[in-house]
Amino acid sequence: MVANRLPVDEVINDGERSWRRSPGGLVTALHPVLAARRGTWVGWSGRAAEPGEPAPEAFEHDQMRLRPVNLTTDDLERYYEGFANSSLWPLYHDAVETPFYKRSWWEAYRRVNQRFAEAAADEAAPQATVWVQDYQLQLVPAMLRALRPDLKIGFFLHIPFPPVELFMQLPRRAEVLRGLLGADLVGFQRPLAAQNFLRLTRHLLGLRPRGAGVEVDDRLVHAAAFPISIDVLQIEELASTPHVLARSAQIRKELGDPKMLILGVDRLDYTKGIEQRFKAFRELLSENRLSVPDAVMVQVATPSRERIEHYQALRVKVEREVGRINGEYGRVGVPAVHYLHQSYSRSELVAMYCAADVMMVTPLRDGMNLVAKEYVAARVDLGGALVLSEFAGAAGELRQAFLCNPHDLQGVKDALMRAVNVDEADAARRMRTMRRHLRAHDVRHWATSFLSALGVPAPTPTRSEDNT
Ligand code: GDG
Repeated sequence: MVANRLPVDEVINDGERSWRRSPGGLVTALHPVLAARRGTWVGWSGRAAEPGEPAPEAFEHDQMRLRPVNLTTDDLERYYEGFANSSLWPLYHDAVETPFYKRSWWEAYRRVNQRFAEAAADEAAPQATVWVQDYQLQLVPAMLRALRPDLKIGFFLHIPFPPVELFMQLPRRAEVLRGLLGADLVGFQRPLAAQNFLRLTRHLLGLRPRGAGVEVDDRLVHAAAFPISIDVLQIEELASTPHVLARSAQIRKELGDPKMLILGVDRLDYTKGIEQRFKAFRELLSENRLSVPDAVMVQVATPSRERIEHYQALRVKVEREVGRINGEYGRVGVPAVHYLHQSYSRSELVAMYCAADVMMVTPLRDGMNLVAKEYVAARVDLGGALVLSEFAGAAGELRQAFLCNPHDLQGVKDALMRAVNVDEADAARRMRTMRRHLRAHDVRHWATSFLSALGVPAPTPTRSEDNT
């Protein structure tokens, strides 16, 4: 496995190095797969290295082998904050913010991708399978193939893949595309993304389509959709734990027992449509279709990419809007919006999901959106209602949500009001259908279907799986 981040954080205390588990969605998905094969995870440790500092040795962790790759402050600025998050991220999300390009960022992107490819080439056994993750590492498949033609290489893109017209804006577009074409299988969240990719290979490189793939240098590269998911059982278990349920009741109480608790949980990112959500709420308050204290909104906006300008500007805009709503519609002791620019534990998040009458997930564009799936998984009581943007990958599966176009303010308001006013039986029916889908399509299903499309047999169960 090759990903930008390792599933652990490197911590240095008094010159002593230690590793702390950093729980992310990808670890949950890939731990069983890697552990069953004693696989290796190649990635950055989360600490900026000094220039020239050797990377720490590979080590064993939780039945996996971890191979750290060093990134310096300069690499982080140009490769991570620069090309990955200021060029690719906005471009791949419909250019909802203007992408910036700098030649020095591209050079760093290439240099860092080469470093990851070399580490993977060094770790992989003969004929091994290597699975590369996400937009930060799009050049790795071709670089790795050049170093190790014996390997089987898969790539999965967690974010959208843009239409041809948009991708064509990218300086170095052909190199990026050739990088991806080093894989045997390129996986996307949605079928449309796979189609965009295949169309692009023809348009940009004149390659010939062959079924659900394309022919490159006498090899066949397949492209298909593998919608990512969550550990449904884990969320269900948390949502059934007495202390989480007690916390959920307490949250409602602390908010003044509102009739309608509306929740948003996102990284503070301009793709997530947080401003659009606030605007819809403000207009509904001004039209008296909702009123405080009967309705309150809680928005968790987890700090993210805070050194990047677009993110700093977004924070200012979002906080101004929160101030405006609370100034106009709050009362002493009862704000209309509870805005939390903080990170929470998983159990606290699940308690919030269980407390919320309406969950608003309104991205302008999103590869999948796991928050929407987590909310549905948490509603073991079949309560609650989900308002979901049509532009989230999750909308392809969660069809019983209250779908909306986040660019259409009226549409968002209407979807929110339909969710607020839904009768209990209708809400439960929608939730039941979506839950059934998720149970059959959890994150293990995602990982095994990708790997089986790559021609890798299912792993033998690990001990922890035997117990479940
Ligand atoms: C990318 C793609 C795709 C959030 N705040 C806290 C917290 N979270 C967790 C959520 C969820 C995850 O972070 C966010 O996942 P999303 O899918 O919503 O969004 P991105 O971060 O943009 O992820 C996306 C995903 O990759 C996977 O392929 O779905 O489209 O953009 O799990 O619960 N977790 C904790 N505290 C927080 O405060 N513990």
